[in-house]
Amino acid sequence: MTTETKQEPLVDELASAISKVHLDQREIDSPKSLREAADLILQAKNILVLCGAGVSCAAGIPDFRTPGTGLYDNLQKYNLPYPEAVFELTFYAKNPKPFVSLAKEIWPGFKHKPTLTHSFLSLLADKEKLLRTYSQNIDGLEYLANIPEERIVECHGHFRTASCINKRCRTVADAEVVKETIVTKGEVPKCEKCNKYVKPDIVFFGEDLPERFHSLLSPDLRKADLCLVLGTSLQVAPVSMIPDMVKCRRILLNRERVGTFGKKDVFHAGDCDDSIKVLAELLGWQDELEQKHKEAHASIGKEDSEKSKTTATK
Ligand code: CNA
Repeated sequence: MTTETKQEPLVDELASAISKVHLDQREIDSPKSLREAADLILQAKNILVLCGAGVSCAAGIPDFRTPGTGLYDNLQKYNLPYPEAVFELTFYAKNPKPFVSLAKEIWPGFKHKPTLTHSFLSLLADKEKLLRTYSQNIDGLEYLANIPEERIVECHGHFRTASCINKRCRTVADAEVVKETIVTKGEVPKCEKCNKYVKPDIVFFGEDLPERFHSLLSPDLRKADLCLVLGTSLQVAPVSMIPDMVKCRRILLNRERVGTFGKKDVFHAGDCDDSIKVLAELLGWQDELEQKHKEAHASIGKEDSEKSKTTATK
């Protein structure tokens, strides 16, 4: 009995020493860029995150521009005059089928689930470090990863609301009916009032960004003490300009160096989820991250239909 109680602290001490050696070894093994990123994240209180299609690739949604696998290289089946046409209003008014087929493919809450990177952003919110995540993605995975709604700006819109494309009408459509028409029937939704096409409130080329983007960006730029950019080619303005507007340190986790990211910044080349995994280890957050990720995946299916019905932030 006595020997047992005496040995326990010793065993604990040994276990803690061994795990410390492991942690130190991990720190030595991990890339300098990610160690630097972990330090910056630990110090930060108001992280402004900017993410793009690369964040969702691990969920099975292709990005735009990666040669071979990107959407722009795989739209032949839609017979488009040029790839960007799928997101153009004048083209949609004449030929809505390509966008509707694409929308059916990526409609949130069916085939695709949040990635580890999405769950990491949700963990940043739990730790009260996430000022805002500005996402260029339209897949709603930030939302499904349980990042609090007030922390998300979906810069290019989302599928939770829809409206008539006729400028003189603009009637708000019943989102559930639009979802059913596109996802279940594979048909093009039409306006109840004027019979012109309805489209989910995804921002097409030439359309203005949601009011929420404009009202939150300036104060967020002033408040941000770290800017974390993930999985984007930074080619679509105005969102691509955000990293040049912040006054704080910047981290880029992407397959390639993009925009104006240079020597003063932290850049780690690779897939987001791989980088995030190492970052979480360095931060000592891996168990919490795993838990968060499991919870997000478990809640989809149960909650999603409810979530997709809720009024969205626009
Ligand atoms: P993009 O121009 O296709 O660039 C993607 C960037 O991410 C490239 O630099 C890639 O090298 C990089 N990348 C690809 N996979 C990974 C990965 N696993 N880890 C890290 N980096 C990776 O896409 P952007 O987001 O920059 O362009 C903005 C467009 C894309 C927005 O208007 C979106 O609406 C649109 N988009 C959204 C989705 C989505 O919602 N998931 C998918 C495809 C396109």
